[in-house]
Amino acid sequence: MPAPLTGRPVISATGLFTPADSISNEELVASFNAFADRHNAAHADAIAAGEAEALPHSSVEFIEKASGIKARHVMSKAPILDPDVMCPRIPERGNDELSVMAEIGVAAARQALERAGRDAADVDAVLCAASNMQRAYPAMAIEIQQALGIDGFGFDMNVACSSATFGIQTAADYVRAGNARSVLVVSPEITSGHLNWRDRDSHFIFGDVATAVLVEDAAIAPKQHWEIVGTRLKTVFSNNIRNNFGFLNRAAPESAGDADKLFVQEGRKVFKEVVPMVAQMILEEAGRLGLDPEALRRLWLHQANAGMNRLISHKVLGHEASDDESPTVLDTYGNTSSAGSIIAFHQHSDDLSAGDIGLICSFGAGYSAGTVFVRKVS
Ligand code: CO8
Repeated sequence: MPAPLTGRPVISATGLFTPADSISNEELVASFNAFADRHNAAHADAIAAGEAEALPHSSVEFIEKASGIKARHVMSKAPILDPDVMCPRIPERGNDELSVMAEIGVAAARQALERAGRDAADVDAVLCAASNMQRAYPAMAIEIQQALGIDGFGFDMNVACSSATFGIQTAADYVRAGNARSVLVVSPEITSGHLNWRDRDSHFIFGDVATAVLVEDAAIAPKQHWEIVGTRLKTVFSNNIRNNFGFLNRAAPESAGDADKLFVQEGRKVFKEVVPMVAQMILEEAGRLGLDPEALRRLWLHQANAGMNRLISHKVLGHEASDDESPTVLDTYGNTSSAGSIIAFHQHSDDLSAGDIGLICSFGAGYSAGTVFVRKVS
């Protein structure tokens, strides 16, 4: 007789897929500067006549100081660094082959299932929660579901950088309502496809990765798991992070190839507006849950910018957070959109003790933000 369900959601395990290739800031800047030099040489007359502006060089020092990013993993390194291409090259696959986004999602999901000791046949649902989907339909989640051999349902959801935490709350709500016992939240982020590698302001920001989070009813969870103490979501419309790529671009062909069909942001404004919004949200949610924010053992924050995380963690903990209290993965992964806080949790949670309480928190385009307070069990 299986144990009766509790309606209490937990995180049973997480999984991570990291592309083998990584680009250092030095490699990235050398490529960008070669592109800028070629561009400036090709437009030398117009620049000399004051009719065009020369492209300035990028700088390793600026990137590291402004963002904390030192390197990023990518699916397709050489074409990104080629000044004549500056874009990943990922060959199209046939409809009968597993698509690349599903492939990396499946790799992360398999690791989560293995770490939980869970048979895929026991999973009820797959949510593919990510910033960009490879195609309109069929849903990536359904392809991942099929590849894993899961009987149930799946669907895609996109809340940009907050996709994974929105996915965790959705999965937790299925468990709370008794509609599912076991849900995989998979976040394959091939951000290199929507990054403008020729834009000096943002060419250093993103990296590729896939994560998976297995959310389950406490009754069926493995002995070691994380109780989900509370989840909270928030969205506030903003144009400060925007990407106008979409299915209607072909209906306005004259601007279909413009730079606004890739990631664009007002980074300073994002920084200034999102930091107080997120800090306040965390403090309010901790209060609602009756938790002392200063007693949180660890913050697994969205990995966009080291300065943002320093400010948010300071406001929450009441003192400057150590690396142990607010671990960083963006130095080697860059901003991996929705996967960032999950990578931090995946890599920096095994050492916590039973009873320790921590916070997974995302924030980004929308604006969107999500908090998932968790308590380690055994
Ligand atoms: N090298 C050298 N100098 C540079 C460079 C460069 N690469 N880029 C800019 N500069 C110069 C500027 O020209 C400027 O010069 P000046 O002062 O003479 O005008 C100076 O440096 C300062 O520029 P900024 O004000 O832009 O620099 P900041 O200190 O604000 O740092 C950051 C820029 C790092 C972008 C910072 O503002 C930041 O990180 N902000 C937060 C951004 C953030 O969190 N965004 C989250 C968005 S991600 C998300 O939600 C997911 C979206 C979906 C993903 C899609 C996949 C691609």
